[in-house]
Amino acid sequence: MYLKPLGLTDSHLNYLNKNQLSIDHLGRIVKQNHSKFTVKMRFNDILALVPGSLKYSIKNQVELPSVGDWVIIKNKKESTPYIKTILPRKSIIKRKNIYKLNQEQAIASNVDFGLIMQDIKYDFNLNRLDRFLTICYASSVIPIIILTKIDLVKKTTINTCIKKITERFQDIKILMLSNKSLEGFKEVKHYIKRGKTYCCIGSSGAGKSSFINNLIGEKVMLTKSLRKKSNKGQHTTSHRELFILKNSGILIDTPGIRELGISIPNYNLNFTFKKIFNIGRSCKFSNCNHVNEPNCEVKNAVKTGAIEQSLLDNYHKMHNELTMQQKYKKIRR
Ligand SMILES: Nc1nc2c(ncn2[C@@H]2O[C@H](COP(=O)(O)OP(=O)(O)OP(=O)(O)O)[C@@H](O)[C@H]2O)c(=O)[nH]1
Ligand SMILES: [Mg+2]
Ligand SMILES: [Zn+2]
Repeated sequence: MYLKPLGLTDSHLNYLNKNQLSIDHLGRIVKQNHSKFTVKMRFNDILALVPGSLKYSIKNQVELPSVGDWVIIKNKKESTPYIKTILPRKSIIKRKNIYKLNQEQAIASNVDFGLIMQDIKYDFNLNRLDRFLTICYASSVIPIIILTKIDLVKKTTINTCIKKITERFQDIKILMLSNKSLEGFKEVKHYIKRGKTYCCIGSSGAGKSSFINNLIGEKVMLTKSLRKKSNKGQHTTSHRELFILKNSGILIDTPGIRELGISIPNYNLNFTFKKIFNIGRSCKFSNCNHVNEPNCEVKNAVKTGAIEQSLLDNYHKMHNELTMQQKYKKIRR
Protein backbone atom coordinates (compact mmCIF):
# COMPACT_ATOMS: atom_id res chain seq x y z
CA MET A 1 0.00 0.00 0.00
CA TYR A 2 1.18 3.48 -0.71
CA LEU A 3 1.43 5.95 2.14
CA LYS A 4 -0.64 8.84 0.76
CA PRO A 5 -4.01 7.41 1.89
CA LEU A 6 -2.39 7.09 5.34
CA GLY A 7 -1.88 10.86 5.44
CA LEU A 8 1.69 11.18 4.12
CA THR A 9 2.51 14.79 3.20
CA ASP A 10 5.44 16.66 1.69
CA SER A 11 6.65 17.62 5.15
CA HIS A 12 7.25 13.93 5.93
CA LEU A 13 9.14 13.48 2.66
CA ASN A 14 11.22 16.59 3.36
CA TYR A 15 12.09 15.19 6.77
CA LEU A 16 13.29 11.95 5.19
CA ASN A 17 15.36 13.85 2.62
CA LYS A 18 16.91 16.12 5.20
CA ASN A 19 17.87 13.23 7.42
CA GLN A 20 18.91 10.93 4.57
CA LEU A 21 16.34 8.32 5.54
CA SER A 22 14.62 5.88 3.20
CA ILE A 23 10.85 5.80 2.82
CA ASP A 24 11.14 2.04 3.28
CA HIS A 25 11.71 2.66 6.99
CA LEU A 26 8.77 5.03 7.39
CA GLY A 27 5.40 3.99 8.76
CA ARG A 28 2.43 5.23 10.75
CA ILE A 29 1.33 3.75 14.07
CA VAL A 30 -2.20 2.41 13.64
CA LYS A 31 -2.64 0.53 16.89
CA GLN A 32 -1.16 0.30 20.34
CA ASN A 33 -1.55 -2.68 22.62
CA HIS A 34 0.40 -2.07 25.83
CA SER A 35 4.02 -1.81 24.68
CA LYS A 36 3.46 -3.21 21.18
CA PHE A 37 2.73 -0.95 18.25
CA THR A 38 1.28 -1.96 14.92
CA VAL A 39 2.93 0.17 12.26
CA LYS A 40 1.58 0.40 8.72
CA MET A 41 4.42 0.64 6.22
CA ARG A 42 4.52 0.90 2.46
CA PHE A 43 4.03 -2.78 1.75
CA ASN A 44 3.07 -4.41 5.04
CA ASP A 45 2.20 -4.00 8.72
CA ILE A 46 4.78 -4.76 11.37
CA LEU A 47 4.68 -5.12 15.13
CA ALA A 48 7.30 -2.86 16.73
CA LEU A 49 8.53 -2.20 20.26
CA VAL A 50 9.83 0.94 21.92
CA PRO A 51 13.45 0.45 22.95
CA GLY A 52 14.54 1.24 26.52
CA SER A 53 16.82 3.99 25.22
CA LEU A 54 13.79 5.93 23.94
CA LYS A 55 11.70 5.18 27.03
CA TYR A 56 14.36 6.43 29.42
CA SER A 57 15.40 9.48 27.43
CA ILE A 58 12.03 11.21 27.72
CA LYS A 59 10.89 13.68 30.37
CA ASN A 60 7.16 13.37 29.86
CA GLN A 61 5.06 10.33 28.92
CA VAL A 62 3.54 12.38 26.12
CA GLU A 63 6.81 12.00 24.21
CA LEU A 64 6.27 8.24 23.90
CA PRO A 65 4.97 6.98 20.55
CA SER A 66 1.21 7.09 20.13
CA VAL A 67 -1.37 6.10 17.55
CA GLY A 68 -1.13 8.46 14.59
CA ASP A 69 2.63 9.03 14.91
CA TRP A 70 4.86 8.74 11.88
CA VAL A 71 7.90 6.72 12.86
CA ILE A 72 11.18 5.34 11.56
CA ILE A 73 11.52 1.61 12.09
CA LYS A 74 14.81 -0.19 12.59
CA ASN A 75 15.43 -3.94 12.26
CA LYS A 76 12.45 -4.10 9.97
CA LYS A 77 13.29 -7.49 8.57
CA GLU A 78 14.55 -9.02 11.81
CA SER A 79 12.63 -10.57 14.67
CA THR A 80 12.60 -7.45 16.83
CA PRO A 81 11.69 -4.36 14.84
CA TYR A 82 11.70 -1.23 16.97
CA ILE A 83 10.75 2.42 16.78
CA LYS A 84 13.90 4.46 16.28
CA THR A 85 12.50 7.96 15.80
CA ILE A 86 9.18 9.78 15.97
CA LEU A 87 8.82 12.37 13.21
CA PRO A 88 7.91 15.90 14.38
CA ARG A 89 4.20 15.95 15.23
CA LYS A 90 1.77 18.29 13.56
CA SER A 91 -0.55 18.02 16.52
CA ILE A 92 -1.00 15.91 19.60
CA ILE A 93 -4.25 15.35 21.47
CA LYS A 94 -3.33 14.91 25.09
CA ARG A 95 -4.88 14.76 28.49
CA LYS A 96 -3.75 14.74 32.07
CA ASN A 97 -2.25 11.41 33.07
CA ILE A 98 -4.64 10.23 35.78
CA TYR A 99 -1.99 8.03 37.36
CA LYS A 100 0.92 10.49 37.26
CA LEU A 101 -0.57 13.89 37.92
CA ASN A 102 2.37 15.98 36.77
CA GLN A 103 2.54 14.11 33.47
CA GLU A 104 0.50 14.13 30.32
CA GLN A 105 -0.71 11.29 28.19
CA ALA A 106 -1.04 11.26 24.42
CA ILE A 107 -4.42 10.25 23.03
CA ALA A 108 -3.48 10.50 19.33
CA SER A 109 -0.94 12.30 17.16
CA ASN A 110 -1.06 14.14 13.86
CA VAL A 111 -4.79 14.69 13.99
CA ASP A 112 -6.44 17.34 11.79
CA PHE A 113 -9.97 17.25 13.22
CA GLY A 114 -11.32 16.25 16.62
CA LEU A 115 -14.79 14.70 16.33
CA ILE A 116 -16.38 15.44 19.68
CA MET A 117 -19.21 12.94 20.04
CA GLN A 118 -22.12 13.26 22.45
CA ASP A 119 -25.14 11.01 22.80
CA ILE A 120 -27.97 13.52 22.46
CA LYS A 121 -30.30 11.57 24.75
CA TYR A 122 -28.14 10.62 27.73
CA ASP A 123 -24.87 12.52 27.39
CA PHE A 124 -25.74 16.01 26.16
CA ASN A 125 -23.80 18.40 28.38
CA LEU A 126 -22.46 21.85 27.53
CA ASN A 127 -19.85 21.90 30.30
CA ARG A 128 -18.41 18.67 28.99
CA LEU A 129 -18.34 20.16 25.50
CA ASP A 130 -16.26 23.05 26.93
CA ARG A 131 -13.72 20.49 28.13
CA PHE A 132 -13.48 18.55 24.90
CA LEU A 133 -13.23 21.79 22.94
CA THR A 134 -10.41 22.97 25.19
CA ILE A 135 -8.56 19.72 24.54
CA CYS A 136 -8.96 20.27 20.77
CA TYR A 137 -7.82 23.90 20.83
CA ALA A 138 -4.86 23.07 23.05
CA SER A 139 -3.88 20.35 20.58
CA SER A 140 -4.10 22.49 17.40
CA VAL A 141 -6.94 20.31 16.22
CA ILE A 142 -10.11 21.68 14.59
CA PRO A 143 -13.18 20.59 16.56
CA ILE A 144 -16.39 19.29 14.98
CA ILE A 145 -19.29 18.43 17.28
CA ILE A 146 -21.26 15.30 16.42
CA LEU A 147 -24.52 14.59 18.24
CA THR A 148 -25.37 10.89 18.04
CA LYS A 149 -28.52 8.81 18.64
CA ILE A 150 -30.90 11.30 17.07
CA ASP A 151 -33.22 8.34 16.46
CA LEU A 152 -33.94 8.30 20.21
CA VAL A 153 -35.23 11.87 20.57
CA LYS A 154 -37.85 14.13 19.07
CA LYS A 155 -37.02 16.73 16.44
CA THR A 156 -37.78 19.48 18.99
CA THR A 157 -35.09 18.09 21.35
CA ILE A 158 -32.57 18.12 18.51
CA ASN A 159 -33.43 21.74 17.71
CA THR A 160 -33.16 22.78 21.36
CA CYS A 161 -29.74 21.16 21.71
CA ILE A 162 -28.45 22.75 18.52
CA LYS A 163 -29.72 26.13 19.70
CA LYS A 164 -27.96 25.74 23.04
CA ILE A 165 -24.68 24.88 21.33
CA THR A 166 -24.85 27.69 18.79
CA GLU A 167 -25.66 30.22 21.50
CA ARG A 168 -22.51 29.14 23.31
CA PHE A 169 -20.15 28.61 20.37
CA GLN A 170 -20.68 30.58 17.19
CA ASP A 171 -18.20 29.09 14.77
CA ILE A 172 -18.07 25.35 15.29
CA LYS A 173 -19.50 22.86 12.83
CA ILE A 174 -22.24 20.75 14.39
CA LEU A 175 -23.31 17.49 12.77
CA MET A 176 -25.87 14.96 13.96
CA LEU A 177 -26.51 11.36 13.11
CA SER A 178 -28.00 8.07 14.05
CA ASN A 179 -25.88 4.95 14.03
CA LYS A 180 -29.12 2.97 13.93
CA SER A 181 -31.04 4.56 11.04
CA LEU A 182 -27.89 6.03 9.43
CA GLU A 183 -29.62 9.40 9.13
CA GLY A 184 -27.01 12.16 8.88
CA PHE A 185 -24.23 9.99 7.45
CA LYS A 186 -24.42 11.56 4.03
CA GLU A 187 -23.55 14.97 5.45
CA VAL A 188 -20.89 13.58 7.77
CA LYS A 189 -19.15 11.80 4.88
CA HIS A 190 -19.02 15.10 3.07
CA TYR A 191 -16.78 16.49 5.84
CA ILE A 192 -14.35 13.59 5.84
CA LYS A 193 -11.60 14.40 3.39
CA ARG A 194 -9.05 12.10 1.83
CA GLY A 195 -5.69 12.02 3.59
CA LYS A 196 -6.94 13.98 6.64
CA THR A 197 -6.98 12.44 10.11
CA TYR A 198 -10.05 12.54 12.36
CA CYS A 199 -10.01 11.46 15.99
CA CYS A 200 -13.26 10.49 17.74
CA ILE A 201 -13.36 11.62 21.35
CA GLY A 202 -16.18 11.57 23.87
CA SER A 203 -17.69 9.77 26.83
CA SER A 204 -18.08 6.01 26.90
CA GLY A 205 -21.25 4.95 25.12
CA ALA A 206 -21.44 8.03 22.88
CA GLY A 207 -21.31 5.81 19.79
CA LYS A 208 -17.72 6.36 18.61
CA SER A 209 -17.05 2.75 17.65
CA SER A 210 -20.52 2.34 16.10
CA PHE A 211 -19.77 5.44 14.00
CA ILE A 212 -16.48 4.00 12.75
CA ASN A 213 -18.10 0.63 12.00
CA ASN A 214 -20.77 2.40 9.98
CA LEU A 215 -18.28 4.48 8.01
CA ILE A 216 -16.18 1.44 7.21
CA GLY A 217 -19.23 -0.70 6.55
CA GLU A 218 -17.96 -3.56 8.64
CA LYS A 219 -17.74 -4.37 12.37
CA VAL A 220 -14.08 -3.49 12.97
CA MET A 221 -14.66 -2.31 16.55
CA LEU A 222 -16.62 -4.00 19.30
CA THR A 223 -19.63 -2.07 20.69
CA LYS A 224 -21.72 -2.71 23.79
CA SER A 225 -25.06 -1.44 25.03
CA LEU A 226 -25.30 1.14 27.81
CA ARG A 227 -25.60 0.03 31.44
CA LYS A 228 -29.30 -0.31 32.20
CA LYS A 229 -29.43 1.65 35.47
CA SER A 230 -27.20 4.61 34.66
CA ASN A 231 -27.45 4.80 30.85
CA LYS A 232 -23.68 5.15 30.84
CA GLY A 233 -21.32 3.30 28.49
CA GLN A 234 -19.41 0.19 29.54
CA HIS A 235 -15.93 1.35 28.52
CA THR A 236 -16.00 -1.13 25.69
CA THR A 237 -13.06 0.23 23.68
CA SER A 238 -9.84 -0.07 25.63
CA HIS A 239 -7.25 0.75 22.99
CA ARG A 240 -6.73 3.39 20.30
CA GLU A 241 -6.84 2.36 16.69
CA LEU A 242 -6.53 4.09 13.34
CA PHE A 243 -8.52 3.09 10.25
CA ILE A 244 -8.21 4.21 6.65
CA LEU A 245 -11.49 4.74 4.84
CA LYS A 246 -11.46 3.76 1.19
CA ASN A 247 -11.01 6.88 -0.96
CA SER A 248 -11.62 9.05 2.10
CA GLY A 249 -10.11 10.10 5.41
CA ILE A 250 -8.37 8.42 8.32
CA LEU A 251 -10.34 7.74 11.48
CA ILE A 252 -9.06 7.09 15.00
CA ASP A 253 -11.22 5.41 17.64
CA THR A 254 -10.37 6.05 21.28
CA PRO A 255 -11.67 4.72 24.60
CA GLY A 256 -14.36 6.80 26.31
CA ILE A 257 -12.76 9.24 28.70
CA ARG A 258 -13.61 8.68 32.37
CA GLU A 259 -12.29 11.77 34.05
CA LEU A 260 -11.74 14.66 31.72
CA GLY A 261 -8.57 16.07 33.18
CA ILE A 262 -7.38 18.96 31.12
CA SER A 263 -3.74 19.81 31.07
CA ILE A 264 -2.96 23.00 29.25
CA PRO A 265 -1.76 26.53 29.88
CA ASN A 266 -4.54 28.91 30.93
CA TYR A 267 -4.52 31.03 27.80
CA ASN A 268 -6.04 28.24 25.78
CA LEU A 269 -9.33 28.76 27.59
CA ASN A 270 -9.67 31.94 25.56
CA PHE A 271 -10.50 29.89 22.49
CA THR A 272 -13.19 27.85 24.20
CA PHE A 273 -14.62 30.82 26.07
CA LYS A 274 -14.25 33.28 23.23
CA LYS A 275 -17.35 35.19 24.27
CA ILE A 276 -15.93 35.83 27.75
CA PHE A 277 -12.53 36.67 26.33
CA ASN A 278 -13.89 39.21 23.84
CA ILE A 279 -16.18 41.00 26.30
CA GLY A 280 -13.53 40.71 29.04
CA ARG A 281 -11.20 42.93 27.03
CA SER A 282 -13.38 45.89 28.08
CA CYS A 283 -13.13 45.09 31.82
CA LYS A 284 -11.52 47.81 33.93
CA PHE A 285 -8.58 45.58 34.86
CA SER A 286 -6.72 43.81 32.09
CA ASN A 287 -6.19 40.79 34.36
CA CYS A 288 -9.80 40.78 35.58
CA ASN A 289 -10.94 37.37 36.85
CA HIS A 290 -14.60 38.35 36.43
CA VAL A 291 -15.37 37.44 40.04
CA ASN A 292 -16.00 40.60 42.06
CA GLU A 293 -13.77 43.23 40.50
CA PRO A 294 -15.36 46.67 39.87
CA ASN A 295 -16.50 47.57 36.34
CA CYS A 296 -16.34 43.99 35.15
CA GLU A 297 -17.95 43.90 31.71
CA VAL A 298 -18.32 40.12 31.83
CA LYS A 299 -20.41 40.29 35.02
CA ASN A 300 -22.42 43.07 33.37
CA ALA A 301 -22.96 40.90 30.31
CA VAL A 302 -24.30 38.12 32.54
CA LYS A 303 -26.80 40.63 34.00
CA THR A 304 -28.01 41.66 30.55
CA GLY A 305 -28.16 38.05 29.37
CA ALA A 306 -25.41 38.44 26.73
CA ILE A 307 -23.37 35.78 28.57
CA GLU A 308 -25.04 32.80 30.25
CA GLN A 309 -24.30 32.40 33.98
CA SER A 310 -23.60 28.70 33.37
CA LEU A 311 -20.88 29.59 30.86
CA LEU A 312 -19.15 31.91 33.32
CA ASP A 313 -19.48 29.28 36.08
CA ASN A 314 -17.79 26.64 33.96
CA TYR A 315 -15.09 29.11 32.92
CA HIS A 316 -14.30 29.78 36.59
CA LYS A 317 -14.31 26.07 37.39
CA MET A 318 -11.88 25.18 34.60
CA HIS A 319 -9.75 28.24 35.21
CA ASN A 320 -9.35 27.33 38.89
CA GLU A 321 -8.53 23.74 38.01
CA LEU A 322 -5.76 24.85 35.66
CA THR A 323 -4.38 27.38 38.14
CA MET A 324 -4.20 24.65 40.81
CA GLN A 325 -2.41 22.41 38.33
CA GLN A 326 0.17 25.04 37.47
CA LYS A 327 0.87 25.54 41.19
CA TYR A 328 1.18 21.80 41.68
CA LYS A 329 3.59 21.56 38.76
CA LYS A 330 5.74 24.35 40.21
CA ILE A 331 5.89 22.58 43.60
CA ARG A 332 6.93 19.32 41.94
CA ARG A 333 9.71 20.95 39.94
N1 LIG B 1 -30.24 4.11 19.16
C1 LIG B 1 -28.95 4.33 18.93
N2 LIG B 1 -28.01 3.62 19.58
C2 LIG B 1 -26.72 3.87 19.33
C3 LIG B 1 -26.30 4.88 18.41
N3 LIG B 1 -24.96 4.91 18.40
C4 LIG B 1 -24.55 3.96 19.26
N4 LIG B 1 -25.59 3.34 19.81
C5 LIG B 1 -25.54 2.26 20.81
O1 LIG B 1 -24.91 2.77 21.97
C6 LIG B 1 -24.10 1.76 22.57
C7 LIG B 1 -22.67 2.26 22.75
O2 LIG B 1 -22.10 2.48 21.49
P1 LIG B 1 -20.51 2.35 21.20
O3 LIG B 1 -20.32 2.60 19.76
O4 LIG B 1 -19.98 1.10 21.78
O5 LIG B 1 -19.98 3.58 22.07
P2 LIG B 1 -18.46 4.09 22.28
O6 LIG B 1 -18.50 5.56 22.24
O7 LIG B 1 -17.57 3.41 21.32
O8 LIG B 1 -18.17 3.59 23.77
P3 LIG B 1 -16.73 3.21 24.47
O9 LIG B 1 -16.00 2.30 23.56
O10 LIG B 1 -17.12 2.58 25.75
O11 LIG B 1 -16.03 4.52 24.66
C8 LIG B 1 -24.22 0.54 21.66
O12 LIG B 1 -25.22 -0.32 22.18
C9 LIG B 1 -24.68 1.11 20.34
O13 LIG B 1 -25.45 0.18 19.59
C10 LIG B 1 -27.32 5.63 17.74
O14 LIG B 1 -27.06 6.54 16.94
N5 LIG B 1 -28.62 5.31 18.05
MG1 LIG C 1 -15.89 2.28 21.58
ZN1 LIG D 1 -14.09 41.14 34.23
